[in-house]
Amino acid sequence: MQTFSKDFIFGTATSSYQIEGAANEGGRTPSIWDEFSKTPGKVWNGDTGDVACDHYHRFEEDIEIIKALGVDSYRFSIAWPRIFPSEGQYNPEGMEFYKKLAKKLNDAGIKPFVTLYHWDMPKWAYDKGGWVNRDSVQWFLDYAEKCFEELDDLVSMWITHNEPWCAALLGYYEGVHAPGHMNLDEAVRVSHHLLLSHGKAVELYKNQLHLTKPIGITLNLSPVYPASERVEDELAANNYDGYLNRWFLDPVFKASYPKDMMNLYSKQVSSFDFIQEGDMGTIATSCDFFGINFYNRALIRYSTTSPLLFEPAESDYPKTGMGWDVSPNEFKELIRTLRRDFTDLPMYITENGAAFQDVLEEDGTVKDVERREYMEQHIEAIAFLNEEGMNIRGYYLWSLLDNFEWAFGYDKRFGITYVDFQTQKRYMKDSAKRYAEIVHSRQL
Ligand code: PNW
Repeated sequence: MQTFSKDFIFGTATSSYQIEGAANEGGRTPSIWDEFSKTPGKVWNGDTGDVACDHYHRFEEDIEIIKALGVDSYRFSIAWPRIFPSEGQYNPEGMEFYKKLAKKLNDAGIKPFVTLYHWDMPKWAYDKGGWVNRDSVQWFLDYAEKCFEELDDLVSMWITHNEPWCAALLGYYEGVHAPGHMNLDEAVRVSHHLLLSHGKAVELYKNQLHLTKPIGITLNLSPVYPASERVEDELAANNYDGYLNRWFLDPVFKASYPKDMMNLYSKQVSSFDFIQEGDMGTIATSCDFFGINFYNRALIRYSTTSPLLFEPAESDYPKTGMGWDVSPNEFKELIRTLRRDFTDLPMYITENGAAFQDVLEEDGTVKDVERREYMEQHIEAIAFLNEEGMNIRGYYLWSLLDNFEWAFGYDKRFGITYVDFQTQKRYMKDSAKRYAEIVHSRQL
């Protein structure tokens, strides 16, 4: 049997655009995801976040679910276009929503863990060049400063950015996330400006505002394995590791971009002149913790037809509903690698979870055995890792609710709570009930 200490943080997570809805209320203006989801052909079934889980109106009911889970903490994100609906225009009404939410959480003894950027850049900022424009760093800082000033009292920990790889590479290179560009030159610039805005926000928080809550960044990481021992596959796996993991890990922890990737990218990126004097030191500004979102390992093989020479390979692992390998052992390897090669910081698993096809039974139950097993396997892995001294301080299950799963719309359900999107009724799935048991007993 595995046990967790009293101060280990169990939590659950969501993000603003995926759950809030109320897209035109409280002074909010559109974000790049409103635009993208309304562009035909971009999101499954033409789904949008206009209503989503209607959390903006139902947050009190949702806090009751969080209470029923008994978790220590809840991770959510702030919608930037609620706070700055246009350039330089602070909107107190938008901030009020997050104050109410954070207050109610605190009243219930649940620690708010707040992400500033979970991908919903205001459209006004995009119209001025978005993250490709270096001015975006300042726009983000203005937004971050308001959040820090208004909310710090009510927040227990801060995350600057969630998964900059998705925002930069899925948004500007692969074209599957907002704003749907396919341009490596832009994507690499965007990644730099995201990272720079992270470093500057941490400096602002600590050195100028003298605030003291823990602050850090969350990366999505997958340990990468070659499909065979062929040198070509090993090369491809190394490139994919550079593309997904090291392009973000190296700047944050080593103040430099990986040389092999600079080389690979230089064939398609006209210049690296966007890296200015002092930037790398700023990006590597020390944080208080490191956030990791883990879903799956990656199995990669060589490809002559893809520009960066890698592609996913077929694997015989059990899969989630996203087609992602269930890989708790590789999760352990990832954490050991991070400890050995990158950082001594306390770690938080800020997301982990799985989509599966769920069936809502007539009695209101959802018997999501696979999701329960996925969750148990990863929580158990954390217990083993901590026995080895890996210092993982918390675990946030993705997600509290079924929600808008980006390009997959409402087709993929990651929730431990089932949402009937017709009626907005919520039903705790079996995985949620099991999670509540684990959280309560601190054992599995
Ligand atoms: C993360 N990929 O997104 C996000 O932080 C969540 O908002 C999201 O709902 C969750 O994981 C589940 O997908 C990702 O294509 C989206 O590799 C796509 C990828 C990875 C993470």
